[in-house]
Amino acid sequence: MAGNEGLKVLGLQVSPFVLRVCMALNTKGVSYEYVEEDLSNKSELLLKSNPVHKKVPVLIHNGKPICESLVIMQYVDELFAGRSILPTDPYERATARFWAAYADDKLLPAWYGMVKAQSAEERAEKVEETLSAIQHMEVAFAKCSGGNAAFFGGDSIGYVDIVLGSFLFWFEAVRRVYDLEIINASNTPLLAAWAERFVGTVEAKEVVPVPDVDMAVQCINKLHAPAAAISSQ
Ligand SMILES: N[C@@H](CCC(=O)N[C@@H](CS)C(=O)NCC(=O)O)C(=O)O
Repeated sequence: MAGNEGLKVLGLQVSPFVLRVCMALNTKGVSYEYVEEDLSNKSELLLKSNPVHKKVPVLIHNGKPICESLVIMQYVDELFAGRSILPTDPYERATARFWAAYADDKLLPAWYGMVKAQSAEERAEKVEETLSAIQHMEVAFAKCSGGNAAFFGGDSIGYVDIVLGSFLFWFEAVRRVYDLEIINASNTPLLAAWAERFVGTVEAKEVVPVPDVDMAVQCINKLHAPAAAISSQ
């Protein structure tokens, strides 16, 4: 890997947003210093670097902070030479941005809503929204890959791959807790095959921090504890 060019990532092991930044840096082959944050006791550096949202990830480049995972990924793409993360063709770039935003604005709130749901009805509604959103991503994959490429980004992973791929360990946690496969061979065959290819890539395999499914399961169990309390009353 190239030198770290004064790159520091303030992160959290269970954060998909952090993971995508680290995978973007891996795609460019640059190394970075990773600093795990304690969100119950945020560091001065985090508060100073992201005073608006006070969230991870933050990329600090030569002392200058960049916030918001999608913005950071684009910054990394523009800063470093090497394989492009976003497509070079303007229409394809716009399309990739559209699907990345869709994943964050529709798919993420749906499955996170399912995890946080306080009643069975609410959970069922969010499951439906999640499955509908992932169907859109299945169709998007067919279009972006042109029916024969391995990834949204073509022969190697790109912007949408990293964004959607950053959710995969959470989907696995959802599978373990709720026995629900958000991506599966029957309903989303293209994405099921894509997910297998994605987790086998160097960018995903060698990422720091290592995504921890057990920790994600624990987070889900903590989040849905109040629902269990309600139903037992
Ligand atoms: N839109 C942000 C989301 C980042 C985010 O939600 N980070 C969470 C961890 S997964 C966080 O730092 N939460 C701290 C808080 O809400 O106080 C991004 O894409 O970077």
